[in-house]
Amino acid sequence: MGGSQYDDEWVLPSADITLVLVGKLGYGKSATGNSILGREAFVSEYSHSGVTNTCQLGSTTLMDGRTINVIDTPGLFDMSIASDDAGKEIVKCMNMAKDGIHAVLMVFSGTSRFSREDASTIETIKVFFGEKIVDHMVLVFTYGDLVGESKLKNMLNDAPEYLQNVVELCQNRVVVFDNRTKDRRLQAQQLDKLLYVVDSVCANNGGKPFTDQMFTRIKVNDEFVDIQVLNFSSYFSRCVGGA
Ligand SMILES: Nc1nc2c(ncn2[C@@H]2O[C@H](COP(=O)(O)OP(=O)(O)OP(=O)(O)O)[C@@H](O)[C@H]2O)c(=O)[nH]1
Ligand SMILES: [Mg+2]
Repeated sequence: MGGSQYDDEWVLPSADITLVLVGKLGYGKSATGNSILGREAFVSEYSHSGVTNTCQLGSTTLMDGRTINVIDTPGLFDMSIASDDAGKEIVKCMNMAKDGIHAVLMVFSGTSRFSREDASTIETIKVFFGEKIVDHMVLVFTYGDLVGESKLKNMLNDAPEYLQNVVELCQNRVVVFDNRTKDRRLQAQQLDKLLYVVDSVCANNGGKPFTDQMFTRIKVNDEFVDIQVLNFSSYFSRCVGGA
């Protein structure tokens, strides 16, 4: 992962960047959000029950003047969460991301064995957000203090097929976060790496964020018309009347 986030050929988003943290309970979503924002915006602690109960938004201004919005979510994709509750949170999350989502950070713990169930969360996310969300996915491994970047990359090369498929699906967009470090240089470095990857996601998507206002173009009487595709999030929005 070399180069600079300011490479000329990239179409950089001119305005704010919105990131959503998703993943299972306790994998370090809130801690990663805090590392990105550079402050303790979200409660992050060790617990057997979910610490974050509802979606929350935190923002900060980057050195280059852009605003970065981070949406922290509860462990939406755990078997223990009822899909109605998860649906309500997705609606809330989409409402918070009013200008769309530039990247979805799929958080995994670097110290847990990546299971088939972990891999299947990608499928669940596709059901909740729609197929197109895959183009915005970035894999984030926490516990970089215990499993450094080079060790993790070696592990990925040697990983079972289901994990290699996930990495491929996300076009090798993998970032490691040490959320415990107090070393300001390391904090800046890991944020820079994440922003580099997020900017590449934006460039790959022509600068356009993911929204649930997805349209598809159909031909009616020799004319092209855009119709809105109803996805899970808008379906839930109707059922629960918003969040
Ligand atoms: N050593 C170490 N601990 C971490 C790291 N990231 C998170 N943790 C710890 O993991 C525990 C859970 O972190 P959270 O940020 O609360 O995890 P979460 O995914 O937001 O959890 P829920 O909100 O309950 O779903 C906390 O005790 C964190 O301090 C990391 O990079 N290194
Ligand atoms: Mg949390």
